[in-house]
Amino acid sequence: MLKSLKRYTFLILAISGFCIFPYSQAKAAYYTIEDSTFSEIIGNFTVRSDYAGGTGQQRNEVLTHRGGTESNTISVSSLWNFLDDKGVTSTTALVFSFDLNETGQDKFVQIDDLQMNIGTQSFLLGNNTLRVNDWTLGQGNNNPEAFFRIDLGYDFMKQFNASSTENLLIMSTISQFSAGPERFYLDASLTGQNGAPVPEPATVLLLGFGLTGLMCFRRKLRKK
Ligand SMILES: [Ca+2]
Repeated sequence: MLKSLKRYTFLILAISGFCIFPYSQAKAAYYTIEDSTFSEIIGNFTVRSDYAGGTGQQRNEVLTHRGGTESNTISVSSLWNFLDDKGVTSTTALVFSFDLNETGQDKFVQIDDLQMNIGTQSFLLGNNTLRVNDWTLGQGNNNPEAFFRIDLGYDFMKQFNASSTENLLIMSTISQFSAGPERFYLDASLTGQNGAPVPEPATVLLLGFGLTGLMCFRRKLRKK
């Protein structure tokens, strides 16, 4: 019994690795931002908790949120003019900053849904929930806790101009808030950081177990 168990150890390792892998992926649909180290791709957004040195987010408020579902439509030309005035001549990404404005310690809100449409293009949070803790507590209003980078796939400043007629819609559903208002600001990529996704160490480890186990099992079979 023990011998045969030993023989199949690698196979068991391989199967468990692959079984747990999709499970941990499914759980990843719920995210929490609680400090400055957060960086994940969530739906169509690269979500970061820190865009050090970012400026301008206090000026271009595009949505003031008091819970539930709220939306706002602005003209693409007004965003183009805002960026043009700042001296932006080229950008392939836009960044929402989300400023939590809750009072008291351990406060948070839950972003259940986030959507941005530019013309016919739609960007979604997808089947994900994002809990944003007030990790800049003490900094107060005007200090964003989350940044949503949108990679457009084209140069916004070249694609549009001051007389573009397209609209930009931002819509969000927020729950678990107590004070507010929460605020979304929109700007060009704030620092040029690309925010490459960092895979969860546990997930990588499990996939590694799966692959190693499978390789060892195949080698064992070949030896026989
Ligand atoms: Ca804040």
